[in-house]
Amino acid sequence: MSGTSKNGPAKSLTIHQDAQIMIDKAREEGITTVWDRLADQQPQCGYCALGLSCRNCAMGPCRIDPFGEGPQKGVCGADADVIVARNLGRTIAAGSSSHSDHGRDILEAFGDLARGQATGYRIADEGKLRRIAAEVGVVTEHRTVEEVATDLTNVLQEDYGTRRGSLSFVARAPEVRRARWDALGITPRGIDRENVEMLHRTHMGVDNDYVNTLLHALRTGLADGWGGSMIATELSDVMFGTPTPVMSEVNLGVLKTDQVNIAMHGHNPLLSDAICTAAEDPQLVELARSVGAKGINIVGLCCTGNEMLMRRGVPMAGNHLTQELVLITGALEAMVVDYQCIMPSIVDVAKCYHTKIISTSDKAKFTGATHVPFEPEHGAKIAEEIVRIAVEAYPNRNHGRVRIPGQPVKMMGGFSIEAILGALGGTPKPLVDAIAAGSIRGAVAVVGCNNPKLPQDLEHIELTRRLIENDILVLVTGCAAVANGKAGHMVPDAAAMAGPGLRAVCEALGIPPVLHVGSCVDNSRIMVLMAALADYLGVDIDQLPVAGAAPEWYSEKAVAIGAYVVASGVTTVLGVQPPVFGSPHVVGLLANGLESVVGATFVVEPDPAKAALFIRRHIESKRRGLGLSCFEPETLGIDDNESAHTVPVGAAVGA
Ligand code: XCC
Ligand code: SF4
Repeated sequence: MSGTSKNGPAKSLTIHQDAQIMIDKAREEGITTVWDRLADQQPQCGYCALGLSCRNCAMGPCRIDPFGEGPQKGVCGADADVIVARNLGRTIAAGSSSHSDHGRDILEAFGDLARGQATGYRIADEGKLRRIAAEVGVVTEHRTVEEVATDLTNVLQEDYGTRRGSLSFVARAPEVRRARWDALGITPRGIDRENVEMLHRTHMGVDNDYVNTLLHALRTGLADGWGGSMIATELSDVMFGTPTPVMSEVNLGVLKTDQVNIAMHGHNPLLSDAICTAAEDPQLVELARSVGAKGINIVGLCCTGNEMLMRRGVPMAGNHLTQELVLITGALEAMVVDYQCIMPSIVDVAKCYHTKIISTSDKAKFTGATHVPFEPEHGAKIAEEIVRIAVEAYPNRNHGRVRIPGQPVKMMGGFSIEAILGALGGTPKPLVDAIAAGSIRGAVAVVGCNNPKLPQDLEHIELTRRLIENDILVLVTGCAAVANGKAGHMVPDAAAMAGPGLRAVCEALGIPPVLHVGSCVDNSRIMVLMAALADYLGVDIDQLPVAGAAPEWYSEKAVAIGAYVVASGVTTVLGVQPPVFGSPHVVGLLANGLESVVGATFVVEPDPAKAALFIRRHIESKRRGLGLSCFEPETLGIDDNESAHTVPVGAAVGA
C-alpha cells in the first residue's frame, strides 16, 4: 500500500509545516515514504527489540524467551546476557567503523594533498595543521606545510593500525580520565583494531562474559570518539577551514523555484566542498542560464549539510526524515550522496520526478542511481561533471508539480571549539565563571538523529527548550542541530527564550543559547571542550555539570557516540529504547553499574519533560559536587514545566 494515511495525519508524524505539506503531497501523488514502510513493518519483532535474538552462527538463529517459559539459552548455550551484550557490541563496532572509515577517507585525501596529488583542495588552516602536528610529536619548525602534513598523515595512519598502546588524541583527555581507562583496560589502542576485536569477541565461543564484552564495547566507542571521529573533524578543519560563526537558513524553503537545485546528502565533506566550488564556476552558471535557470542553488541534508553550513553557510534543507520529502518538492535536479543515513528509498522516490540521484562513493552504490566515482586526485573535475549533470536535468523539471513549502528560518552555525573559546577571549574562564556564578547552570549536548517512531523533531525541540529556559547551555550536532535550527532556537534573538542567566551571557556575546557544533563526527569537538573545561578546573570530566542526550536516535553510529560519551564521563539520556532490555544484567550495568566504573551512565527517557527534569537534577548534583551554588536536586520538578528561575526562593543553597 502506498500513499495512504494509515499513519494518521501528517501533523502527527512531524512538527514542521514544510514536512507536513510534503507528506500530504506524497499521499496525493501515491508515493511511499518512511512512515508508510514503518506502518507496514508492524508489529516489529519483539525478540529483536529486546536484543534477545542471535544469528551469529549457523547453529542458530536463536532467541531467548523473555517470559522465562521458552528457551533461555541459544543452541551454543549463550544466555540473554551474552546475546544482548554481543549484539550491543556489534552495533557499537558498526557505528564506530562508519565514523572511523569516514575519517580514513579524509586522512587519505589529506595524504594525497600533502604529496601534491589532490586537485581542488588546499590547506585552509595552516595554524591548526601545525598545532595538531606539534601535539602528536611531529617537528614543525623550519619545515614546509607539505612536510608537516606528510608526517602528520603517517602518525594518524598508525592510529588505525595495531602497533600503538594508545591513540594520538587520547592524550587530550584529562590525565585522571586516562588513568581510569588504563585501570579498566579500555584505553583504545588502534581504531581498526578495536572494531576488529569486537567482531572477533562476538564470534561464537569467544567472549562469553557480558561485563567483559561491554567493557570492550566502551573501548570500541572510545576508538571512535577520540580516534576516527576526531581525525575526521580535525583534518576537515585543516583542509576546509575551522568553522567560525556564520548565518544560514534552514527548511525546505531554501529550495529555489527558478534555479537548479542540488542537495548534498551524507557525511563526508570531501565531495561537497568541491561541489560548492564548482557551483560558482562561471561556465556552469552560464550553462544554467542557457537552460532557463537563474542560477545554481546548493543545499545540504543531514551531516554533509552540517559540514557545508558550518564552514560556508550553505543553506540546510533538512535532517534525516526530510530526505524523501525534499525530493517530493519536485524542485530538485540532483541529490548527490556520499554515505551513511541515505535511505535506499530515495531512488524510488526520485523516479517519480526528474531528479537524478548521483552516488559518488564506491563503498555506497545505489541500484538505479547514476554513479560518478569520486577521487580526491580529480576532485575539482568530478565536481564539475556532477554539477553539469544536475544543470542538464533542469529542462526536464515539471514546473506544474513543483511545491516548495514555506519560508526558510534563519540559523547560525560555526561553533567549533576554537570559535567558542575565541568568543570567550581565548580561554574557558568566562564560561567557567558563568557556570560557577550560576548564571549558566551547566551544558548539555543534544545530538543524534530522527526516528520515524517519534514525531520528527518534537523531542529535540521540547527537551532543548526546557534546558535553555533553565539556564542550561545547549550544544547541538547532527540532525538535532537541524531540528533546533528549524525551530528558531539558533539565532542570537533566541536568547530571549533562555532563562535570565543564560540570556544575559548570550546577549553579551551575541550568540544563540543553542550552539551548532557541527556534524556527528564533530561530537568529538564536544569531547575536546569537556577535556578543556575539566583541565581548567583540575577535575575529571565526570565531575562537570554536563550531560548528553540523543532524543531521537536511530543509527548504529549514535550508539557508538553514546558509548564514548558515557565512557568519557558524561551521563547520556536516550529518547528511544536501545535493544538491551532482554537482559536485566546488561541494563543494570549500563544504567547503574557504569557509574562506579566511568562515572556516568545511560538513561532511557522518551518523555522530553522528564528527560529535562532528570538532566537538571543531574547538573545540580554535579554542581554540588564541585562546591558550586546549587538547587537541591530533590526540590526540582514539583511542577515539570517550571523553570529554575521560578524555583521558590530558599531552594537555592550557597556553596
Ligand atoms: Fe544520520 Fe549524521 Fe543520525 Fe542524522 S544524526 S540521522 S546518524 S545524519 Ni548523526
Ligand atoms: Fe545461536 Fe549461539 Fe549461534 Fe547465536 S552464536 S546463533 S546463540 S548458537
